[in-house]
Amino acid sequence: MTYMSKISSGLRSTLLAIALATTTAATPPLLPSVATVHIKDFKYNPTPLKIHAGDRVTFVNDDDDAHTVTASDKSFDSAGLDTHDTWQRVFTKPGTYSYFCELHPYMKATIIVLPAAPVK
Ligand SMILES: [Cu+2]
Repeated sequence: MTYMSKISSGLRSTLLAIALATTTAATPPLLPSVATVHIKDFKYNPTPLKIHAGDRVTFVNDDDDAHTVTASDKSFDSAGLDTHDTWQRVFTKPGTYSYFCELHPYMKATIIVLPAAPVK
C-alpha cells in the first residue's frame, strides 16, 4: 500500500466512524453506575434494589416489548424504552421509591435509597 492510499483509507474509516457515531447519537453514552436494573419478561430485576444517596442506576430493557421506568409519584420517568434501550438516573435523596411501567401498570418495583455511604 502506498503512503497516499494509506492516508485515503485512514480518512475513509474516519468518515465511516463519524457516520456511525451520527447514526447512534440518539443513545447517550452510558455513565458509570453502581447498579443495573434489567427489564426482562415484564419484570424489573433486582427489586427491591438497595443503593446509597448519590448513586446512579442504569435501567436496561432486555425485553422485546417497550417499557418505561416511571415513579409512582411521577417524580421521574424514563419515557418509552425500546428493546436494548437504556436509561440512567441518579438518586440523590434517601427514601423508598416505587416505580412502575406506564405501558404495563402491573409491572412494579422498588428502589431503596439509603443515606450516602460513609467515606472510607
Ligand atoms: Cu412495560
